[in-house]
Amino acid sequence: MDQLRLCLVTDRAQTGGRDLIAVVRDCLAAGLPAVQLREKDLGAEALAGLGRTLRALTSARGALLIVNDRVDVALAVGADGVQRTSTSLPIGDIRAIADKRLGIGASVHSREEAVAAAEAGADWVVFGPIYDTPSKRRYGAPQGLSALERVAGALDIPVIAIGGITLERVREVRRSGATGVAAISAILTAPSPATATRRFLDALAAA
Ligand code: TZP
Repeated sequence: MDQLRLCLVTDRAQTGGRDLIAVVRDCLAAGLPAVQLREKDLGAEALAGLGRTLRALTSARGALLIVNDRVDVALAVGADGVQRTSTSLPIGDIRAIADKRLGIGASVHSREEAVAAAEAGADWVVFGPIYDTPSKRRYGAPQGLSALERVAGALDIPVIAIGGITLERVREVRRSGATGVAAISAILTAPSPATATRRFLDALAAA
């Protein structure tokens, strides 16, 4: 799952007024290997509409599409995976519904949660927030690199680091055992999200 080395998590409130689809299209053209559709305020129909558009764009570029939380929407749009949150269906239920049609990522906030998710059959975990994020209260206290190291050391599935990830931090995050990184603001708020994507890919290749 090399594509999980860089995942853009969507938030259409952070594009500075730019069209989310156009921004994602530019990032995919720059080599972005994975997109997670995460628009918490959208209902199922609107989310599926966005998901279908993103499915077409990601498929054309050979990139992964992952849908946050909604296994129904993920299946409806033919996504590659679903990202389970603490309020989503349990992993076993997601597997029962989706069988092999979806990869399952689990958002975790401790080593214990990470180990439990792996045992329950998660294909990868997203661990964070690693650093302070602009909206840190929403995501809890920063976990730091040593917690990331402990989580990565306990699992044999990919560990994706999230939360305050910037270009400058890619190296230390990788050195702490993360397989890949997921980012919202570092890409979406950049003057050129495509350039930011290219720089992330270069930094990951060098890390
Ligand atoms: N989960 C943990 S931190 C976070 C999520 C969705 C937000 C990451 O946003 P940013 O802008 O990349 O710090």
